[in-house]
Amino acid sequence: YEEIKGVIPALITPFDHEENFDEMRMRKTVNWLLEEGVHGFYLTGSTGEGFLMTPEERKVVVEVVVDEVKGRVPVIVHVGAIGTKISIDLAKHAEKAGADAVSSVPPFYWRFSDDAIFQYYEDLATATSLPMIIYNVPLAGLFGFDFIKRLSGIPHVHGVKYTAYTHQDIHKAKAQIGKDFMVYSGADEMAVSGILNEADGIIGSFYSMLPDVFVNIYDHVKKEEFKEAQRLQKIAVDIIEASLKFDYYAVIKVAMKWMGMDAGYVRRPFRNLTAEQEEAVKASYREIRD
Ligand code: NAY
Repeated sequence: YEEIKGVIPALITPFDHEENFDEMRMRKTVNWLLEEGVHGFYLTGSTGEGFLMTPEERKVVVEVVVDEVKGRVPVIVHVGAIGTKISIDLAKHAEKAGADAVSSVPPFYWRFSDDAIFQYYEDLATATSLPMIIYNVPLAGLFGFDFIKRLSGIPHVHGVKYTAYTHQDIHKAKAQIGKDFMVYSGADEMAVSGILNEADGIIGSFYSMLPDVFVNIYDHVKKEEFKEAQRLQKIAVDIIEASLKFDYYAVIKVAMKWMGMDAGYVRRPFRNLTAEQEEAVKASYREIRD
């Protein structure tokens, strides 16, 4: 793919009730989202519960999704792990499997130095010929703008998944790093802001659950129909806030089930919703009005 742009769900990974990867549900989810008009997929990231899977399981998810997508949209594979050797192995596999780009959080848990993180990205990005999207996310420790700029100098580093709220830095990246340095806004609550601030696309959890809403938001902003974009964003924010009261990847999966797309269950330690909690979420969604 020349360009990876638009509304890109951070794809959920369906598991069955015994926590096994559910290939049939995965294939159905991919087709459902494509019918709803999404422009790409981001696999095995936070939303895809990537860190709860073994490398072998992650590889199977990638193979199944690439096989089901059949080149209809680009596929970005999150290959992040704490160990460089593990990430490189996942990246090489993604390339062989036919992915269009790879992405990774920085190594976390031990609070690595900037130099160690730089080295991680250099080792990983140069291990394949795929474009590498670095990942700026609070869960793994946010980068400052200057560090993003420094990372952008590594061969194959092509852009950033920017899950921070300082959207003025998206402009700055475009101005100082270059127009072709891709920036993907990662806060679903601020999709409109991200697109207005020149993000090339939006990657997030709730685009698996509300694909049509966010595709509409994206189109309205592009057409400068801001009133309608604002109206839809506001509804989306209310839905997201109601969902964040529980382990929200589980909420996304049950909400998809209500819409006829049974997306299975989450893996422990995330908790699936009890029947009562499901009713509570339903009730809170029903209260959401324009
Ligand atoms: C991923 O799966 O790696 C992501 O897309 C990250 C982006 C999401 N942030 C996290 C921490 O998962 O979509 C956002 C986020 O879920 C949403 O904005 C709700 O707060």
